[in-house]
Amino acid sequence: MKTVSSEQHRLHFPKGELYGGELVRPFECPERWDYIVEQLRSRGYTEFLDPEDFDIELVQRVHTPDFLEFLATAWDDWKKEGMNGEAIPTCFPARRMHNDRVPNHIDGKLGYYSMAIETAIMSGTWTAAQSAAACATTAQKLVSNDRVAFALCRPPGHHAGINMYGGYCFMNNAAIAAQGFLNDGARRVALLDVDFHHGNGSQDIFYQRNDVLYLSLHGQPEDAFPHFLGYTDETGESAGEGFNVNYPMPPGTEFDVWFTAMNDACRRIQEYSPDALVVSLGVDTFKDDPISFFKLASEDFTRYGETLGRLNIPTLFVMEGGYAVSEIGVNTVNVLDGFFSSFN
Ligand code: SP5
Ligand code: ZN
Repeated sequence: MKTVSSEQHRLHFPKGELYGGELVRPFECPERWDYIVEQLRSRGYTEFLDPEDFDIELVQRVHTPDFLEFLATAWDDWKKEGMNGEAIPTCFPARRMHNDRVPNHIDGKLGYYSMAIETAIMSGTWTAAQSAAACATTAQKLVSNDRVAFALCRPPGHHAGINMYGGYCFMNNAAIAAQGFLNDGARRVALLDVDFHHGNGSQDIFYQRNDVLYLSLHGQPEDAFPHFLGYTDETGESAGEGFNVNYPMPPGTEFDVWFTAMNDACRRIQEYSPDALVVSLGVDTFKDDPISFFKLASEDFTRYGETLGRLNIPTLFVMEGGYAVSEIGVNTVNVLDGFFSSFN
């Protein structure tokens, strides 16, 4: 299995995340990548590739041009206003305010295009985000020959919607890859999201479509970020009706309950009979994750990887979250080991 990754992720390392009323060092940090690379190498996954160029035409099938332009220019706009710190939104189009008129001022734009404020933008953010999207599309192309590939994306992507960023995400790497499979001739793609958080961005992008089946296992919105999406009654709209499946679960959820939901998701994937499977692979379901509340142990990741392998569908793994940093590599590579123990 080849891993596609880029050193350019290091250009995104904001100093601050607003957490518990304080600016703390972001949970989503560059060392996450190092721990994953170290485990990959030490367990025999030694083929690493750099990404090809960022494919703006493909990305525009998923994100709007105005949003991409905003991401590309936000840092410069922010600096031009003479701001000292990192770009963080402070005001939002809440109920009965205009959410369809884009302001000129960067303060307005940040609020317009964001869904959360923990995600600061800095000088290298756009370059890093482009490299992550390029990792996803490059890895996607490998799947037609190799049947499996790993996009080691950083920053992650599943909270990024058609025209919004947040939750540490800027562009939706997994959704862009799913679109890449379709462009290359796939008729149906399943996108299974096992990150602890609901992938509101992925749901947003494919909500009215039946060519991508989106399934997400996550902390229930009553208690977990992103709080405003991810309920079971969100099943898709118009052509997409029935092609969005949410499995919200309560605080303290243990592996057996989580695994029952995952097996149901796998059954639905089999029924859909996709040409490719994209796994939004977040390992923040781990029991010691500092910002999440599921109780998976490291062995459980191997166990569910095995279930994914048994589906025997060409599979692209796309890295999402996971903030128990010293364990992130073990848990991620456990999923891959489990996968290869049953995939053929
Ligand atoms: C990709 C990804 O995993 N993004 C996650 C972004 C989460 N950001 C906000 C989390 C707020 C968590 N509050 C937790 C309180 C725990 N005591
Ligand atoms: Zn997450």
